[in-house]
This record gives sequence, structure tokens and C-alpha cells, in this order.
Amino acid sequence: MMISEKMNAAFNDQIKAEMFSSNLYLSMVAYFEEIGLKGFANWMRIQVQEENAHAMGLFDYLLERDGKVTIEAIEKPENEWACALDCFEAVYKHEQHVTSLINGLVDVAEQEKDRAAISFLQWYIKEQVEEEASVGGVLATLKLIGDDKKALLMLDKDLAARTFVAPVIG
Ligand code: OFO
Repeated sequence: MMISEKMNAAFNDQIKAEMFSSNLYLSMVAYFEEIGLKGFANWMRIQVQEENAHAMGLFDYLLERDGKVTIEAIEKPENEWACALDCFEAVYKHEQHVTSLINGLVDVAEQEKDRAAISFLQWYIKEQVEEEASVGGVLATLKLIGDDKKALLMLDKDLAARTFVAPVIG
């Protein structure tokens, strides 16, 4: 079934949103490198790769459906944060926003009665649950840490262990 124009446009919007996420986290990589938290920077580097994979999953799916991929301009992300906690609060808020975008995309698929897209997007719904949970976990730890520098460095060590596993989307 040929993808509808409305569904096609909604997919392109989401590709753009995932690429914005990638750039937002890339700016956070730079921030954490600057302040010497290499483990946090590593965690963000993996996050950038995840977001690129999310964008490419939608990109490839749209092509598979004979849709038209359009690459849009991406807004400039935030580049300054007060501290690691401030940064992760922004990440958590952003991921909640992305969850609402994914839900909106599924709403469009339902309106368009596009069962294939509804099925494909289930992966993204589950992924957002994971995204919010993993970011929420780091955020909760940062709140516990407060201004204990030693504990912050321990968390930094933990976050240095994160590795990228290419997701199988769809
Ligand atoms: Fe693509 O999940 Fe984060 O933004």
C-alpha cells in the first residue's frame, strides 16, 4: 500500500526530530568533555548513535514504502548547561517530548488506517519506554549525588562502560 501524503509528512517530521535529538546530545558530548566528565561524554556519544539509528530506521522504512524522504533544516540545540544534573533534567524532558511525538505519529497512522506503519512504530513506542527509563535512572542517581564530587566521579566511571549495540528496528 502506497504511503499517504499525510503519513509521509509525519515520518519526515520525525526523521527531523530524531536528527535534532542527535545534535542535542552531540552538544552535550562537547559539554561533558569540556568539564572533564569523560564517562558522561561517552554515554552521550552512544546516545548520539542511538538517535542516528532511530532517524535511519524511519528513513529506510519510508523508502521501503516508496515514500519521499525530505531532509529538513534542524534548529540549533542548547549548548550551555549549569551542571550534569541540569543537563540530565533537559535530556529527561526532551525524551518525554519525543515520546509524545512518537505517540502523535501513531495517531496519524491510526487516522490514515495505515496498519503497516502502526505495526512498524510499535518498536519506537517500546524504545521510548527504555529511553525514559535509562535517562530517568541517571537523573535519579544525580539527584542522590547532590554535590558529592566523589560520587559523581563514580557515576562517571559507570557511564564510561556504556557501549553501542546497533538496534534491530521494526
Ligand atoms: Fe530517538 O529517542 Fe531519544 O530522542
